[in-house]
Amino acid sequence: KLPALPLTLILAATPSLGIGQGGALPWPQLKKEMGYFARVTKRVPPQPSAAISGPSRRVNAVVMGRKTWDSIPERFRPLKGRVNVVITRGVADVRWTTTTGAEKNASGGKEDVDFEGPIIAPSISAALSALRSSDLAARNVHIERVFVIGGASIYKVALDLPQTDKVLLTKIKTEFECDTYFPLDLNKEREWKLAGRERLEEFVGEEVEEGGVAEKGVGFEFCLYEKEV
Ligand code: FOL
Repeated sequence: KLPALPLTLILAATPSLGIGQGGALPWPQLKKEMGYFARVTKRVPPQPSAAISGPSRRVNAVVMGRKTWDSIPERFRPLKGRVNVVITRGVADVRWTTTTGAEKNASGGKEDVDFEGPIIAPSISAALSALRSSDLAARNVHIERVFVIGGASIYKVALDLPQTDKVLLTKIKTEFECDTYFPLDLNKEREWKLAGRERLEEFVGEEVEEGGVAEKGVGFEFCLYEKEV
């Protein structure tokens, strides 16, 4: 039996842990914050030089609920350079547009087996099985990190899984009106610890500004919480 894939949650939240409003992010577009999300979810950890094992495409995966999928601008989905997994019970509800502008949905088009739409799964555990097996290995795709990118109900399920050991939390320092909240206050959980900046930088593979950054008058700080093993 293979060990469970470690899961990292990634999110940005207000001081009240608000993460969404009306099916979108609660704050005005923050390019530096979104850029960090894109870089960190794309970046694969450096390959130990001893373990070079033939031509395999090492990529990360992003796992999300259907409402989060819907919230991503059409031109950005599936999120490129990452294997996208959408959790839904209604396969046909997941829609995307090809680069040629043709509209697609996840139930149609057997001829498109190689087309890079999202993987559809009915639950988180089915999503993780799909990443473990599927035809990914046959296509030489090797999954490195798995990021759970929301929303609230998907975070909640993931937080209850023992393999969820990291939360990359961007602390937005301004309050915005929200109707969706992160389901756990990590500061109040004994097993969750705020990691130091060095540990965060080592994991994300880039330097992180001490004390945070600001954009459009909104301050925010990149943080890492880790679960005690
Ligand atoms: N985590 C963090 N830190 N910030 C977020 O905004 C965030 N958002 C989600 C999940 N985790 C997050 C879910 N919502 C895109 C849009 C919404 C979204 C996630 C991703 C998106 O369009 N991403 C593009 C960026 C394109 C750009 O550069 O503007 C991507 O390629 O990742």
